[in-house]
Amino acid sequence: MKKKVYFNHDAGIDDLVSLFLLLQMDDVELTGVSVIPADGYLEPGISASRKIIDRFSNQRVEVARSTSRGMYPFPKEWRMHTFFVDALPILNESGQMKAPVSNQPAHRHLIEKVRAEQEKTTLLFTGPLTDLSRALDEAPDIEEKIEKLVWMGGTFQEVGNVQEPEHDGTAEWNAFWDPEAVARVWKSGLTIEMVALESTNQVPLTISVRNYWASLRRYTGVDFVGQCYAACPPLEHFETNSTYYLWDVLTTASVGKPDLVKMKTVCSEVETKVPSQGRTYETVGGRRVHVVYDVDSEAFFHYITELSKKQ
Ligand code: AGV
Ligand code: CA
Repeated sequence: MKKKVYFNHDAGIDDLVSLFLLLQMDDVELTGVSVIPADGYLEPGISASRKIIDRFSNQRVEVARSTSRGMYPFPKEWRMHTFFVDALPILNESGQMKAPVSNQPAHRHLIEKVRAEQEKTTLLFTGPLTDLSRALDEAPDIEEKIEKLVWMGGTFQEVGNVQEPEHDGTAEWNAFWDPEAVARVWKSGLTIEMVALESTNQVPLTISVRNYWASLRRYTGVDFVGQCYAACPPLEHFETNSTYYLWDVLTTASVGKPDLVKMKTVCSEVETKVPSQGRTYETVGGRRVHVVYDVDSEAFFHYITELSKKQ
């Protein structure tokens, strides 16, 4: 039987590549998609999602807009990536969009889709947790219909990836964007798998992976992935604030092929106050979460490339 997965993403390059890859997984049935305008813009995020569903699957997947907004905006240069993917010729060849858009806001769409399934749903979140936190506030009963939450976010290392004035740099961006939402989800009874920077740091976008995809561009799907990542700077000499990792794609791959990653259980809390807002830290008596801290990176790149070759 197929795993039921509901996907909430925030319209970045790796969020949209994740959607493409999810649609290629034979044992996954996508029950719904929603888009939150955090690390990307809403309208091109919705249309790019619809076009990816249309172009790369036969499934009828509904897409919903989030009404959630954050306190700390992502840098605009990063958010502009959504327009780039949405405009790729391969997504615009048909000149049409068929995947339906829900009239519900994302958090209610999630509630509706989780309730509609007989089996439990796996939630995949590759942006901030705001919509999930709102869904749990409105419908705490859905907790028992959720298999687990798989979230790209957080870190227990000293250094996160937020480099903003008035922040001490200890947080990861998805947690920083809405720390209260992380705290709300931590209070729930959900099983949480956190794909933290510990593991995503092991899968940077490099020139060699780019060249590997380029060599396989005769496959439409591999070409699409290569085109998407052409918008991001690779890791070459040293890490900068715009160095790109395959954060969300690793998170998504861990749903399709769990044996790619290693997990450990930690007890943790989240800081909600300045200057460390969004920092996740280990503490005795804290909330139990499963943290992905290691990945077989070669097997990971092989897996996502094989999935892409299906198109
Ligand atoms: O912190 C990682 C999250 C992931 O969900 N995002 C990007 C991924 O979609 C934020 C982010 C951190 N550094 C970035 C980010 C960068 N250099 N460019 C774009 N987004
Ligand atoms: Ca993201």
